[in-house]
Amino acid sequence: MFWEPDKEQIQEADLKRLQLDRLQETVQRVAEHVPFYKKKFADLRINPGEITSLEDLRRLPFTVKQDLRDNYPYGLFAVPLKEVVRVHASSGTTGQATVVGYTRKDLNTWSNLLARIITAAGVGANDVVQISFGYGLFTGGFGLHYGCEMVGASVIPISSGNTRRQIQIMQDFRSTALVCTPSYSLILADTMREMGINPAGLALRYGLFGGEPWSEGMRKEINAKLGILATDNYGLSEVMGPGIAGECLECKGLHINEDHFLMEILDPVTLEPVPEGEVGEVVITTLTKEAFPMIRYRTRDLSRILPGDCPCGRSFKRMERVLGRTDDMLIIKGVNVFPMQIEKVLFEVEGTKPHYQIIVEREHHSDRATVLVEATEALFSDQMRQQKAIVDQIKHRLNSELGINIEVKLVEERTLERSEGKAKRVIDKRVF
Ligand code: DLL
Repeated sequence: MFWEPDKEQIQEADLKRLQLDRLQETVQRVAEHVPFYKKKFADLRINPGEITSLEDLRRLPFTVKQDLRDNYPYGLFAVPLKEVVRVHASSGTTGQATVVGYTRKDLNTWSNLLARIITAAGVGANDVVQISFGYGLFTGGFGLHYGCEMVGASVIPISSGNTRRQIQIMQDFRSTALVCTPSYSLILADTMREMGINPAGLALRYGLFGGEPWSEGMRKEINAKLGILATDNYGLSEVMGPGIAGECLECKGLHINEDHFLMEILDPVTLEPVPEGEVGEVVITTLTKEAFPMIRYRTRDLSRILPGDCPCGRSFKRMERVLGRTDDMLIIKGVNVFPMQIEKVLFEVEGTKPHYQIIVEREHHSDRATVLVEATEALFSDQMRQQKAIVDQIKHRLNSELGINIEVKLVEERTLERSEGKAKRVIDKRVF
């Protein structure tokens, strides 16, 4: 099913033409209305009229999160506030919040792009969608909300939190689709079990998950535990929020809404494009945004463009699920480790719960990483020998995946902190 069949199956030549037109418009717009870009272009001697091909994108300057902070709150807006009808912001847990704005047209574009993603993920007018993302400055709740309304689904804007009530509502209102972070869906599954509710008796069919990295193993676990088909969708508030890319039911990568965003994959150090199909930093330029256009925004997310066509018939290129963020990369004993590599191993081993946390410490000038993973009740009450066997198995697999030794500790169920939004996977206690 397609939301906009003509656009989602656009021919490459038409797409390129459209992208160039829109890029030129965007560059013109920011040069005229955003002093930050006006100055950058002047410094680099870029005349917007000289952007005559998509390759010229590479001449344009990058934008980084600090630029948003330096221009807090409204300095990068390309329209007067009078034309802004919505403001969102990132949480700002690691520094000052970053603020983004939308015109009425931007909101319409945003809903439409989510309508594409929601339709591709199997959800439509007959569905009852429970949105368990936070509503507020975070873009997840409102972003999905308006997209779901646009496809005609019945939306339950329950927002995040109060897990038992979420389940009660899911049961009573016969929700057919769940929208939240992947980690929260597993917390819901655990809580259902505690409440004695069998997911098979619910009406749930689809899960639309995003906002944080998750592995294929985690998808399998979610599908099995909730009896649904889980798809991934990607976005970030600086660029729009959700709506940038999403999976179709083939579940083999996320289709990028390429008529609205240019996505580059660059080497995070040299900032040159990586060879086709290789992993690098995702850099995004918006093509249609009015209030908050972004030129070459460095997301710090790592992904790659998947080769080949998707059997679903969409012509938009697909990105692989986000593998992690450059700033989430841990350097343990000199080796680069992404939390996702650890998650992948944990999901391959039976006997543990899908809740884990990685603690990194420095002891006697040497790094020590410990993975805390919750054991199932059965395993926890089991003999030490069985527990040790599982720990050894995980350690061994981590060592072959990463090439370093990582400590593994089983902890009792419900010991690790639960998050109703994005899970906190890493606690780095090292002082740099
Ligand atoms: O998380 C937007 C969003 C909400 C996307 C709901 C999808 C669903 P921020 O709070 O600004 O915005 O966080 C953006 O979250 O740079 C990634 O590191 C991470 N992220 C978002 N979606 C995914 C995903 C929203 N599907 C940051 N897989 C991004 C992996 C994701 N990481």
